[in-house]
Amino acid sequence: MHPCWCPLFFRRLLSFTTENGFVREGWSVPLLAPALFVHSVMRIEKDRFFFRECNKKRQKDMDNQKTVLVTGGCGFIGANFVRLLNQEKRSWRLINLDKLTYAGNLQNLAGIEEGENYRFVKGDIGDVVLLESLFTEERIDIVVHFAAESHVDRSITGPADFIRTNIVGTFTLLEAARNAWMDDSSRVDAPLFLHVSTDEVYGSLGETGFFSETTPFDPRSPYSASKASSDHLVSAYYHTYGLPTIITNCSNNYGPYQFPEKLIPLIFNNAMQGKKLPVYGDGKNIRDWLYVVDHCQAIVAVLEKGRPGRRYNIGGNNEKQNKDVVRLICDTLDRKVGLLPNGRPRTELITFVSDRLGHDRRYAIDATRISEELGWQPAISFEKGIEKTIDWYLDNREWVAAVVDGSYRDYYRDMYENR
Ligand code: NAD
Ligand code: TDX
Repeated sequence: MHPCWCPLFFRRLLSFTTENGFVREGWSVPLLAPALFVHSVMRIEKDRFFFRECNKKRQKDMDNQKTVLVTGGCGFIGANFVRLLNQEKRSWRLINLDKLTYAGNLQNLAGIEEGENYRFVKGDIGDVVLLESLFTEERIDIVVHFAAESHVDRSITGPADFIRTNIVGTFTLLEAARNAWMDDSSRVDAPLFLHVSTDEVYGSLGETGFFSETTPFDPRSPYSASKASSDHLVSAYYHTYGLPTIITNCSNNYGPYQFPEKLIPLIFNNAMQGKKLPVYGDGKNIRDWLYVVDHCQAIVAVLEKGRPGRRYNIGGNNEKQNKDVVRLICDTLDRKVGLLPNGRPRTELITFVSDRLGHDRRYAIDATRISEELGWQPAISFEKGIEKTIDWYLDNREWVAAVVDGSYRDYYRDMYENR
C-alpha cells in the first residue's frame, strides 16, 4: 500500500458502528490499544522501507567523505584500526568513543592529532544521552563497534561488566543508530553498523572441522555468551527494523598494543623478566592466530564491499597449540636479546598451571566467504607476525612498563599466584 493511503486506512480502522446504527469516526478508548499497535507496526514498516531504500543507494564510493564512529578505539584492535584508517582513508572523519577502562589507553593512539579528521570522546556506549548527542552533532555514516570487555579470564571471575557493556551497551548503541538514522530522511549515503565479534560464539571444536558462518552458536564462557547475545541483538535489528548491519566473527588477534593479560604479550612480558610462563592445562588447546593489521584490513574490505545482513568469519589460517606459541616466543627472544642471565633458554620458564574453567579446546575459522565474496586473505604468516610483534614490544618497552602498573600487578597476583 502506498503511504499516502495511510490516513484513510487509519480513519477506516478507527471507525465503528454505534448502538443506534450510526457510523462514528475518531479515537475511542477501546480502539486506542489496536491503534497504538498499528502505529508501532507502521513505524517498523517505515524503518524497513527507509533502510531498504538506503541499501539500494549504498555507494561503493567509500573514498568519499564519511564520518565513522569507532567504539573502543583506544583498545588493542580499535587502536590498530584507527591507525590504519588514519593512513588509508584520509578523507574520513573518525570519532573514537572509548570509556578508557583498564584496557583502553590513550597512548595507543599517540601521534594521532585531534582535528578535522579525528575526535576522541571519553564515554560509555551505554550512555543514551551521550550517544544521542554524538549522532546528532556528527551525522555518523558508519559505526564500527569494537568496545567490549574482552578477556575470558576476567569474565569468569567477574561477569557483570561483560553483561553491561557487551549486551546492554550494544543494545544502547543499536537503539541510538536506529533513532538517528531512521529519522534522517535527508541522508544521501546508506549508513552501516559493523559489529566486531568473535569466533568464540561458536563454542569449542574437536580435532577436526571449522567454524563457518552457519555453525550454530554454542558459547561456553560468560565472555562468549555476552558476545553471542550481542550478535543476536545486531541480527535482530537487521531483520526486524532493517537496520543495515554486518557482523564479523574473528579468531585470536595478536600484534602491537595488545594488553598483557592475553597470552602472547603476557608471555613476552614474563619471559623478558625471567618470570614463570603460565600455560593452562596441558597446553594443547588450539587457537587460530591472526595478525591484527590483517584483521583491520578485513574490516575495511567488509565496510567497502560487505553486504548488510551478512556475517563474515575472519581467520588467520594459522592453527597453533598454546605450548608451541609459548615456545616460539621463548626461542625468538633468546635469539633477539640473548639467553637468560643464568645462561639458560627461556623455555625453562614454562610452567603448566591449573586449567581455565570451561576452557575451549580448539577454534578454527573457515574464511571462505570473505575470501570469495570480498577478496580478502590474511597477508602475514604467523612466523613473520610473531617477529614483527616481538620487535614492536622490544622497541616499545616503555609502553609495556606503563601499562603493567599497580592495577595490573593486583590482577596478575589474583589470577596467577595460587594457580
Ligand atoms: P580490548 O579489551 O583491548 O579493548 C576494548 C576497548 O573498549 C578498550 O579501549 C576499552 O576502554 C573500551 N571499552 C570497554 N567498555 C567500554 C564501554 N562501556 N564504553 C566504551 N568503551 C568501552 O579489546 P580488543 O582485543 O581490542 O577487542 C576489540 C573487539 O574485538 C571486542 O569486541 C572483542 O570482543 C573483539 N574480538 C577480539 C579478539 C582478540 O583476539 N582480541 C578476537 C575476536 C574478536
Ligand atoms: O596465561 C595464560 N596462559 C594460557 O595458557 C593465558 C592468558 C592464556 N592461556 C591460554 C588460554 C587460551 O587457550 O592461551 C589461549 C589464548 O588465551 P587468551 O589470550 O586469553 O585468548 P582467548 O581466551 O583465546 O580469547 C581471545 O580470542 C578471542 C580474546 O581474548 C577474545 O577477546 C577473542 O574474542
